[in-house]
Amino acid sequence: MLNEKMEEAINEQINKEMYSSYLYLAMSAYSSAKGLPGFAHWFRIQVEEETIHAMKFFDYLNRQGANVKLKEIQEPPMEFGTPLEMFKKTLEHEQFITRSIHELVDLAIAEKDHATNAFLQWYVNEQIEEEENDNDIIAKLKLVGDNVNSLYMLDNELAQRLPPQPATQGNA
Ligand code: OFO
Repeated sequence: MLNEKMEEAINEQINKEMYSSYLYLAMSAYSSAKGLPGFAHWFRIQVEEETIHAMKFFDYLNRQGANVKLKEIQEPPMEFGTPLEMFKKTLEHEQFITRSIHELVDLAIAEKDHATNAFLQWYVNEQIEEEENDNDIIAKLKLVGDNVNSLYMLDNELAQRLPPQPATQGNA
């Protein structure tokens, strides 16, 4: 049983996760167009991750007998600059999502909603990993600099990213 405030906030978060998915799909397309198939692949996998994030919230609302309200998804940009600029934008977006998850936790605590607080801890941990992944790639891109051979090697490395584990209901 969720109260209305919590239900509304989780519906907003579903929209943010779907936007994340859309944003990374745009980055994947942009990377393909720039001749970086490994980067394109990395972002395609990220799209799958974000869909899982959205679906876990979706499943949670259903399991709690709450109402799902799907909202319009904002159009993402289609230009992202250099690979380094693109990953800096990715990190900024993830930091925004981290703040949003932390606000949900704050709300769950304020509303004494222990079930939702426990459920949200998966996302708190997931966001550490999300930011860590981006920081790692940013550090590598700084080392790469203007070296085209190194960028080619990094593109090959990003092409190795494995897909996420299939989500089980409410427990990916
Ligand atoms: Fe990338 O963590 Fe969800 O949005």
